Amino acid sequence: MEPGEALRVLEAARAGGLEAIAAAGTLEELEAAKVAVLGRKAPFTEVQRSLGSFGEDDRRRIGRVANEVRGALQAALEERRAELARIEEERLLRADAVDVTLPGRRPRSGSLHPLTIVERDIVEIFTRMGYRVAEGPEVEDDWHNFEALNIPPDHPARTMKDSLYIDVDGLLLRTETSAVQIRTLESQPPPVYVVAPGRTYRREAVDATHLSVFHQVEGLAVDEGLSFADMKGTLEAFARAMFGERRRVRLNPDYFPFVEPGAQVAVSCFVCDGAGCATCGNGWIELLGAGMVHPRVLENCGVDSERYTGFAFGMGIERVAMVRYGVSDMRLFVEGDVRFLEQFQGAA
Ligand code: 2NM
Repeated sequence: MEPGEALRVLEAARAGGLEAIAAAGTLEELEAAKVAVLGRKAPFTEVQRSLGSFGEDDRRRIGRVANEVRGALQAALEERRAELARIEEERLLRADAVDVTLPGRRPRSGSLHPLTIVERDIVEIFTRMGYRVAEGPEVEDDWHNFEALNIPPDHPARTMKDSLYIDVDGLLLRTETSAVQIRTLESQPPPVYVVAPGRTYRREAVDATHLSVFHQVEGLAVDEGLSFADMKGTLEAFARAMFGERRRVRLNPDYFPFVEPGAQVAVSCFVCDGAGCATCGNGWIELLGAGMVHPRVLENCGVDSERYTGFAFGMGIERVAMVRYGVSDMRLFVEGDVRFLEQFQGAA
């Protein structure tokens, strides 16, 4: 190669190289441009390889120009590489961008079942008064479900017609959670203050006001010196916490084998405040049964009935929920219709 040609090739390599580098649109294209411009087969490299064939003066002159050209090309490569990297970074950021001003997609959320809401509220009112929660088996024996509760052998509740017996002799599905109270009283000495929430079973035709599987909260207080007045005060405190501070309670005589005396408990209507309306009829809503624990029940559990007295009460959770939410058919609680259930979103 002539020295003059070598210089032309170098200038062409500089001009063409800078153009190729500027034209590279991606990092891959830039890598290809680098090979074409400075690689083993590039015109620039051929000139460099031929430097040894020139005389000393030409070699120095051409070598200096070659160094310049290489420097210029390398600088251009580096500059373009940085620019392409920045462009790629920006593209990625734009692709990943989230528009935080878009309205969110709210996930469908479930809600507590109305019976769960009511059960929790009832239980919480009593735990705040110092009661503990007791639980027990749903399959009970005759002793805890009937005998200890002073329910005599010939009582109709004991018949196949009213209770759900299982195929094991002497066992049945508990007909009330009182069985749990008996177990509690048998296992710990007074003072005892417990509430027993849970599922209960009766052999009953299902209609708007009856379910064969339903729920109760029963309460039991056994201590020295507990009186009927303590019972009434406790139930009044419950009624006010549950249905508002203006509530009053009314006790009418009633009979349950496990208490004496026993009472039907009504709460003044929270809708009409006792004047009479569609919810209550005559101003009173009958919600609970209650009474002073029969001394025989205490003795059955090994409690000295001369030293201790107690009161107990029980209520159906379905009944309380119907009154509170204005539900006219108990079956709605077990049918699982979402149109019914979703109305309780945010109720607890
Ligand atoms: C009621 C009404 C009256 C009751 C009695 C007992 C026990 F186990 F202590 F004897 N627990 N619950 C009771 C008393 C339940 O429900 C209408």
